[in-house]
Amino acid sequence: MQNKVFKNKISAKQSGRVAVVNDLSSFGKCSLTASLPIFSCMGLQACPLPTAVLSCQTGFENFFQQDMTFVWEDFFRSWQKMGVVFDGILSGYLTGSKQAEKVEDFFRRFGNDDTLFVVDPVLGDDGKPYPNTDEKLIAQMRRLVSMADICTPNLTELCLLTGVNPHEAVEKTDGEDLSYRIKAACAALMADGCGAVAVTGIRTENSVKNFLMTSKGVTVTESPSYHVNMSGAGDIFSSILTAKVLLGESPESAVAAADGFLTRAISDTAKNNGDAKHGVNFEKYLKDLI
Ligand code: PXL
Repeated sequence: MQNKVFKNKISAKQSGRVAVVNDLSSFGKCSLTASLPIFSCMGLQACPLPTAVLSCQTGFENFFQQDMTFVWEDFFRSWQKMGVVFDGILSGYLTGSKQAEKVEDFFRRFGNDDTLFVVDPVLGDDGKPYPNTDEKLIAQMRRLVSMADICTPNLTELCLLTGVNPHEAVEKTDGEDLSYRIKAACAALMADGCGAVAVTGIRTENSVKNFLMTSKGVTVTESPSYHVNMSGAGDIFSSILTAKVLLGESPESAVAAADGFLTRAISDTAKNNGDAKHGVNFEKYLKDLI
């Protein structure tokens, strides 16, 4: 599969189809519950391939998770008979390495050279891996990243993907040294085949930065930080980025738009003392995406 970075353009008349490979969590406003309304507001059809169904995201105590890999072959057979090909595929939370291997198969069966592949390598946050993350999942995620046009790790995920201890990186999130190491890690992912890397939510003392590396170079966005990692922020970011690029915007302008939306919604949540694990108050800002 070849990276054909960013030449996709879905015209206003078409309704572009995006497969969203992600979980359905009843609480946490993350994954599909965040992605689906965003794609709809932006005029694209989101077709979920559910990776798991959860009572709440894994940051809550006592979450229940049902892995949905067992229905995938039936979905694939049905979609194959319909002759489905997606304009975009966005993958997110995967339950483990076995499922991640099947995502590779899914890319090959339901994408073509014009499909935009975006991989959000959901593996951890705040310097810690998520409960389902192990070495095998990290290795398979790195394979998916190598096939992607764009990947959207946070700093912890960038470290896990490139064999760096994530504790070290999140403790010291300012200055030259970190920026040099982020560049080196992004360059390593691009040398493997990934078209562009958007590193999200890099917190400094007073701000939060997103770092984008494409074949053209590096751009950095900087916004006020609210010193909390809110559930679903990464999913909101990757969904807006995917939609904007599918609609013909440059990755630089798509990242700026995703950052602007998130900054407004996170600031609102923080002002209203929102509980970070219940996610971002994004609903009332959806109208800005229409
Ligand atoms: O937003 C990332 C994410 C997605 N899905 C589930 C999660 C998390 C982060 O904790 O638990 C189930």
